[in-house]
Amino acid sequence: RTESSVKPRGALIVLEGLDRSGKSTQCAKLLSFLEGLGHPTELWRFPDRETSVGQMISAYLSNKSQLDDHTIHLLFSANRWEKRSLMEEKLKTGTTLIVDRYSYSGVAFSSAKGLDIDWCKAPEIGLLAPDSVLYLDISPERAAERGGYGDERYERVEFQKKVADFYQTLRDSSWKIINAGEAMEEVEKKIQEVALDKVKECTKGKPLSLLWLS
Ligand code: T5A
Ligand code: NA
Repeated sequence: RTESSVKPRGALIVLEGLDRSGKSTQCAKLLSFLEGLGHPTELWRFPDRETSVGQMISAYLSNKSQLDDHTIHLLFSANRWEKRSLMEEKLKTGTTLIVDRYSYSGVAFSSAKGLDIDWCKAPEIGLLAPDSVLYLDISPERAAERGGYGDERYERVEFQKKVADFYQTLRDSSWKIINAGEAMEEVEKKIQEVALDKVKECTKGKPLSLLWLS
């Protein structure tokens, strides 16, 4: 019978939050947790600085190049589109993807610069919608106290405050707000709970959907 040969799909789990909210730290922990339970899992990140588009983005972020605000926005979006078909293939063949930043970063950061929010969303329409968005919530002031802050273009407290406001306008039912000011182990446990629920839902046949259409 054909149904029994169809693999359960993987979950698309996105971590979002201000710079230094702890996303990369928690993505790595979640990867080993899900792998430890035997779920095929990969860790992805945006920007993906490995591609040629990603290298342009990386040069811009480290202030080695200057680009018009609209241009860099479209490059961030193109960087997600160039991975879209592989993303769908991975999910449909049963791999759960943990993604460090996604379209919400794209829209929140560019809108915070003053670009129109609907214009920012437009190129993201049709990308795969996450099954779960874990928003690591921390004040810009506390994030700034953490290691390495201030090295890249957007790492200024005033700007991060605007980004936080735009993130709030993007919240939908796929979001869970996680208090990222707690100890790493506490944050880790909360993320594990939500992620595991989602992985199970997807195994049971939760359909994939597309961004910004609902
Ligand atoms: N961007 C991104 C856009 O403008 N548009 C887009 O479409 C996209 C995708 C680069 C920039 O690009 C912008 C947003 C960004 O400004 P990036 O490469 O993800 O994006 O940025 P990074 O610099 O790599 O990462 P972040 O600055 O966002 O940091 P993280 O990953 O949130 O934080 P992490 O895990 O590295 O932790 C930071 C520090 O805090 C400590 C860690 O040990 C580390 O030292 N820490 C904690 N300390 C105390 N308590 C805890 N609970 C802690 N958790 C972590
Ligand atoms: Na990071």
